[in-house]
Amino acid sequence: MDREKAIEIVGKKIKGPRFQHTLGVVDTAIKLAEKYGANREQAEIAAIFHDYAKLLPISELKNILKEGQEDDSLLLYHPELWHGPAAAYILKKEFSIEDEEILNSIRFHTTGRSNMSLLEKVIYLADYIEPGRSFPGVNETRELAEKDLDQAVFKAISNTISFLVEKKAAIYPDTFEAYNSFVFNTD
Ligand code: DGI
Ligand code: FE
Ligand code: FE
Ligand code: FE
Repeated sequence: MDREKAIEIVGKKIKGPRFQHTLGVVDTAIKLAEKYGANREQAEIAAIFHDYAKLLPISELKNILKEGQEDDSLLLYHPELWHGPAAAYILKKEFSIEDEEILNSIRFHTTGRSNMSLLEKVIYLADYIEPGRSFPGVNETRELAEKDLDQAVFKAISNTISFLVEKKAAIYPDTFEAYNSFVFNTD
């Protein structure tokens, strides 16, 4: 699928600030892909579609996860974690996007996972640092992204876990497995 078609499909589904966020992720993902040697076209398509299912009602997301036989344990966790796996399933089924690297980078864009691929890291990080974001610690993560992809993703995941602990929110296993895999792989 080409960029124009993909943007047209997503633009019908998500509007306003959420669509601006998507365009920020697209720009950032392309820059990161070029800097770190990921495939530009895959990064572009994954970024355009990453939040495709973000605004679907919870009941619909739940049905999609069941139909797609996505990880059942997701249903025990916060619905915020459902839109990545749901989008991956819909994109394959309705838009014939078959590239598993693209689908996985969308599927795991909220949680990360153990031993993330280059494309998964690019999408995860682009989602975290795109210009519209203003979390505490985001500037430090942006600076790291200029120097070292792994350090930047590790920082983004660490910040996310700290934020969740602060809120006393449940941490999905993929989120801390992502964190652990960076601990084991750096030094
Ligand atoms: O869809 P976006 O807002 O662009 O960003 P996202 O898909 O990365 O979602 C970010 C939210 O997901 C943020 O509020 C933190 C939350 N999150 C990430 N990992 C976990 C989590 N929430 C819970 N409860 N558990 C997690 O492991
Ligand atoms: Fe998202
Ligand atoms: Fe994110
Ligand atoms: Fe996003």
